[in-house]
Amino acid sequence: MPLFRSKAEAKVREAGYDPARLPPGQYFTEKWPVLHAGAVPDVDVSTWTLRIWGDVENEVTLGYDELKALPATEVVADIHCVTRWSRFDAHFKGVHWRELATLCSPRPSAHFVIAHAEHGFTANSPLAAVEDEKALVVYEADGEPLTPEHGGPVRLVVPSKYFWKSAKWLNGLEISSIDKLGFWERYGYHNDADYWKEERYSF
Ligand SMILES: Nc1nc2c(c(=O)[nH]1)N[C@H]1C(S)=C(S)[C@@H](COP(=O)(O)O)O[C@H]1N2
Ligand SMILES: [Mo]
Repeated sequence: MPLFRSKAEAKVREAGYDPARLPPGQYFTEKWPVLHAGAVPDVDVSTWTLRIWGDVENEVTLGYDELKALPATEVVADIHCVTRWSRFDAHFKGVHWRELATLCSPRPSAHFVIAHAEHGFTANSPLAAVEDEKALVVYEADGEPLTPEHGGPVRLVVPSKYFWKSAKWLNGLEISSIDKLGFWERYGYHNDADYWKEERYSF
């Protein structure tokens, strides 16, 4: 086993976790690093909205209180950044796609979700990744309201993909029949972003 891997696995074991949870090329951290392009935006929850549009029967716009009034889901998930850090058992609370789908009624042709965020940031995922049990539109992490540096007031979390697909400062979900590359995907990150297959870059 390569030295990097055996050292990384030893750290996971010391922290009391199963090393099999660490995807290839990743190292374990107990901290929660902050990572994004640009400055942290100042988002006012009293005027914030989440707009859901595109390949849906009903376009929906939700305010922060309306989002929080929907049935909540809590998940515990591991997160994996393409810059190689992995954090285990992150606690997220928010709204699952099934609640939003009830409101917007995606058309049968809907196969992709393009998350829109402040500063024009976008991140694309197959609808299936957003339908995953552990994917959420998140407003709380580790029992506290999501902080601005981690994407508060509201971010997307898609734990089945490298963490760049989890758009911070979320303000829209565009439902689409065709895929549209997001910010990091256009920059050269792999569109599929499966960390078990080390799909980091498209070149
Ligand atoms: N709006 C926005 N969301 C973003 C990014 C970004 O640049 N802008 N970067 C992504 C990347 S690369 C990672 S690893 C995670 C980091 O989230 P964290 O800072 O809460 O750890 O946010 C993702 N979401
Ligand atoms: Mo990342």
